[in-house]
Amino acid sequence: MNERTLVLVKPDGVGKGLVGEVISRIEKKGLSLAALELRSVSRSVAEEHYAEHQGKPFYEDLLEFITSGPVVAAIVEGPRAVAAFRQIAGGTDPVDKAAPGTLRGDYGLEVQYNLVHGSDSAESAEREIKLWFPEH
Ligand code: RTP
Ligand code: MG
Repeated sequence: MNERTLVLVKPDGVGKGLVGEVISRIEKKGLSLAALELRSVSRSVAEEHYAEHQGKPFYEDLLEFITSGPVVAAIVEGPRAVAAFRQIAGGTDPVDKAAPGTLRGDYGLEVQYNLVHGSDSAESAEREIKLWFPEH
């Protein structure tokens, strides 16, 4: 059964030249791309995307960071796509949580600069896909 997830290569990942690496790992895992686009992020899309974190101490820094440069947004699909991409990404903190062999474990150092986003549930994925790719 196919599932969809919303993947972002965040501004730090784009800046470090990791777009190809992220796409490569998605493809090698057996997931497929249903949409892929480089774009800048407005404050309002950022606020909606991270609405669940409103009021948390890192919220303002998070919005500032995600709007600081271009991101690559993708719809990724396949069996268990949500969990499968989060496995590829690794845990939120690139040192304390993400294992070596994951994107964050291999290329990240600080929790704010953790390179990629992947939806945390099928419900979040559908909400985020509507926000980022309304045409899908
Ligand atoms: P994401 O939503 O970006 O895919 O990351 P995630 O599910 O692994 O983590 P989440 O709890 O949703 O947090 C969203 C983003 O907020 C930043 N963060 N900073 N300073 C902090 O303690 C802290 N905690 C979270 C991270 O950039 C995280 O990806
Ligand atoms: Mg999250």
